[in-house]
Amino acid sequence: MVARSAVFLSALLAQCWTLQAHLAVWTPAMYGQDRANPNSNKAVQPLQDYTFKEWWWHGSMDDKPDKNAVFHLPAGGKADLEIADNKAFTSMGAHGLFPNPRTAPVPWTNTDNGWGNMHAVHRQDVAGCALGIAYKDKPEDVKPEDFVIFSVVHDCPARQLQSFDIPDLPKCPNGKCQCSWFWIHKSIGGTDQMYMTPFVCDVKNSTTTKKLGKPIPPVKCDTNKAKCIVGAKQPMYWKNKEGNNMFEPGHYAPTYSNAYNYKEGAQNDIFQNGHAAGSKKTTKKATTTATKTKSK
Ligand SMILES: [Cu+2]
Repeated sequence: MVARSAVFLSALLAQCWTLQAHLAVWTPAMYGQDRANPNSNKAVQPLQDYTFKEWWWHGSMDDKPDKNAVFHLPAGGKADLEIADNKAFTSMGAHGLFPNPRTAPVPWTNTDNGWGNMHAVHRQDVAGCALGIAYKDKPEDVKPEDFVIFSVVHDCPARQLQSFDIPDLPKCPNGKCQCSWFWIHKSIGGTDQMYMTPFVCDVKNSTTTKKLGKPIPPVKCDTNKAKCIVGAKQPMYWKNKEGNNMFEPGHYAPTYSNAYNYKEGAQNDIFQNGHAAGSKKTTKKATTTATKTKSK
């Protein structure tokens, strides 16, 4: 029995590392958990070159979360999400998390960590991941422009158990919102692609009645701060055939980083409408940027 499961595990590991080295967050509240398969890696498949229908919601709107499963977001607190390339290596699977799940590999091992490929050849190539929320209780009603990025971890994915800072978000309609994990790795880390894991969420202990602003896509502004989008920002939809809101060419992956004015931690500017910071000054450049972004 022991020998058999060892063989099974090493076969599984070999498969993950060579063929399926991608990542998703895993929670019983997720869409697309592929319930029948305890070793599923369906949710981790990267999104690229797909039609809107294929990539949106990771193509899993009909694979509903566990009954009554809701991922809780404590307003002003923290929430943990498990990251892995296979359900087996999470608390939803037989193997479970690896030891020290809150610690990034030292020395850095991009692919040789057991639970996935972080698509970061060097330690400093870790690109950043993010959580978005849509204030709709039904997934069918959510549009791409409804998601507001509310939490960002620049050094992600790097840990199997990742903590996210949660702003004081308002209450969800009927006790339910739709959330999603988003990630785009740097182009140096492999094929250009994006990741999306949608899940049902709800805000707990909210103390605010403020509504979120209307989000717009970010703009790369590391070389020109006047271009930075301040206020609520959408996730970055990139590299698919339809529905993109980012148009960086291949090998220039946009990332959840300061370069796109996604600050570390809880996004506390989400209560104001996203607008180009320079637009008030009506400098020509900033106005052009804002118009381009909005009319896309
Ligand atoms: Cu991958």
